[in-house]
Amino acid sequence: MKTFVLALGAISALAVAQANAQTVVNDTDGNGVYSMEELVVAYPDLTVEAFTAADTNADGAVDAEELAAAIEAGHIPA
Ligand SMILES: [Ca+2]
Ligand SMILES: [Ca+2]
Repeated sequence: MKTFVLALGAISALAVAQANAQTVVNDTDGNGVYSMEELVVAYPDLTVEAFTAADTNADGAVDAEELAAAIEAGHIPA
């Protein structure tokens, strides 16, 4: 029982840490992908170079998957 409570505490702490690290990007125009303009609101230091690096399929927008990959690769600060 004690082990279970400790594990639960660790999971809760992890969830809180992840929630804090999560920067929310608003899809202002609701087209399902993030433009440079939409990302700059959440990431003021975002450069065109970082945006281009994040847009791996080069369609001119960054989708949620590309954003997650870019954050993981360090192109965009989490
Ligand atoms: Ca959008
Ligand atoms: Ca893209």
